[in-house]
Amino acid sequence: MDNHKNNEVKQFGYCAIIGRPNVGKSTMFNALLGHSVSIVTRKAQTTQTEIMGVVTDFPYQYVMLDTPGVQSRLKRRTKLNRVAAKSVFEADIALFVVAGSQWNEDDEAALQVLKDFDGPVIGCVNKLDKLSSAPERMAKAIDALQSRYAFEKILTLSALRKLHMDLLHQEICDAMPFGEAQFPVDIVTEHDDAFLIQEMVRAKLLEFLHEEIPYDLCVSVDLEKIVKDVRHIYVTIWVNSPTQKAVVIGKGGSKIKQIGSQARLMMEKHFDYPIFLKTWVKVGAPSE
Ligand SMILES: Nc1nc2c(ncn2[C@@H]2O[C@H](COP(=O)(O)OP(=O)(O)OP(=O)(O)O)[C@@H](O)[C@H]2O)c(=O)[nH]1
Ligand SMILES: [Mg+2]
Repeated sequence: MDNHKNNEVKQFGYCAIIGRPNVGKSTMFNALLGHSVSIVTRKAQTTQTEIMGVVTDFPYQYVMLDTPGVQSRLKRRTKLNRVAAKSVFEADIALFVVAGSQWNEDDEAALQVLKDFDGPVIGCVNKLDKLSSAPERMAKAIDALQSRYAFEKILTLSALRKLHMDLLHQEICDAMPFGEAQFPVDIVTEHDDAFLIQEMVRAKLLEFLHEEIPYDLCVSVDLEKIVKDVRHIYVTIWVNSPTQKAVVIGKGGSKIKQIGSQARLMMEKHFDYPIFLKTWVKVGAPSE
């Protein structure tokens, strides 16, 4: 048998993940990718920009686009909504993600992003693990979707517990147009390490700080070098005021120490390499 034929991509395309904040889009993205590339926290508005990942499963290759959660216009974050709209524009298939049976105005706003999309849309009712003990709520969630859009298919799943993710993967594969691979078959993302490092620090800032710190807080990576087989990474966290700086640093430096050590553990796991992480907190913005 001609073995290399089995390692050929024959269908290639783009898949955008759309939904309101906190429904589990990034968790779903990571589960399909098999790697943790998009940050996940308990907080809404974690994803702030389009995140890309490449899934290769011969003869298919698809690029997944994770997007910031869409909110209704009243909440002002229209810039993030535009990111989602742009991703849909590029997509061959879209996943519309909801969680639970409560349909709200942000779900409605997210659905609006799909109004001019003419490709197939899979309705994904996520967090099945929370709903499975309440079948009537599950039925309600499915009804809510069915009555609002002509979905290609509606799937119930749990991105966190990896339930039915194989069905979703196959739906995406089947929707890919014929075409060759556009990315190397062994990569999972095109984002560079500096970007992934910034995102990991941002994840821990969101996790350990509360509402006093804005979610669009800026993180920059200043230096990376290898010293005696340890990767040294220097990061600056940019805040808007001395008050915010004090909050991020915490009493006697306790907060920043906790954030730094958790971010370092995440980096070591991701890069599979010993890491020394140094963090600074500064008032201002990084110079370009
Ligand atoms: N129980 C349960 N929790 C889930 C599931 N999927 C995601 N979550 C949790 O939901 C929270 C939000 O997940 P994210 O993946 O960050 O959600 P998101 O839609 O990307 O959120 P934004 O980036 O803010 O738009 C996290 O605490 C996840 O662990 C699931 O299947 N079941
Ligand atoms: Mg997200």
